[in-house]
Amino acid sequence: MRRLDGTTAIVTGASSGIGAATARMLAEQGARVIGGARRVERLETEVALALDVTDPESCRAFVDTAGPCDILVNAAGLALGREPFDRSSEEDERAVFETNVNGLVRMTRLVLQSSLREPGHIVNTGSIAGRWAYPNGATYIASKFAVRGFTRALREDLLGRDIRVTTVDAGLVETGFSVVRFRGDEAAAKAVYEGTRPLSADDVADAILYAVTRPTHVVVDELVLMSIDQSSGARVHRRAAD
Ligand code: 8X3
Repeated sequence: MRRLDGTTAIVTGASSGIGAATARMLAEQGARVIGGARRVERLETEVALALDVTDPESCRAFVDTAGPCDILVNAAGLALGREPFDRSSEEDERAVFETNVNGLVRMTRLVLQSSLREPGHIVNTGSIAGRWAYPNGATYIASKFAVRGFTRALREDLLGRDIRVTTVDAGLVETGFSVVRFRGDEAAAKAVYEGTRPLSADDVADAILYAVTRPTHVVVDELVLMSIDQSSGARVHRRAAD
């Protein structure tokens, strides 16, 4: 695997889950990692900076302070609720789109305009929710379809530049994601993974590491990762307890 010594990587959402695991693996591979998160005290990266991707001023200050970078991993994201869409709320829709879509687009634009060196790499954490709709996740699903569309469009606009763009789209990953989605209900969050062998944050981080450590002329365009117990957005196999 290509070492990343001498490179600087920005990871958003680096205080937990896939973002934290990715930040750790990039650092192990030699990158200088600048982590961003609202909960700055939870960051374990070499450089830890406060970042609220929903706030343009926070993003601008983060990018200015971080300085030049070679890799941007857009890992900040969330889902809220698992209900039919007619029970959705303005507040939840705003929170999900502001983080997953506008935040990701905003960070990508700012980094592209002011700090991404070439050869550079932008990695978006999509989801299988950006490929298949399943019941009771409309806003999150729409946000991840948007991320996939944005990633495809970026590939077109950056053709001819020395900047790679990758989306890593995972299914069931056991992290704090479901606790947030179920608004702190740990039992409901646990039930999502019950009887399955879900992916871990490290499994997804490992895929991101694979993409960024290819030779710089090789673009891993899209990576789709699922548990052995999942075949699509809506189909999960649950094993009987031993
Ligand atoms: C998270 C995976 O299956 O809950 O992006 O949409 S899923």
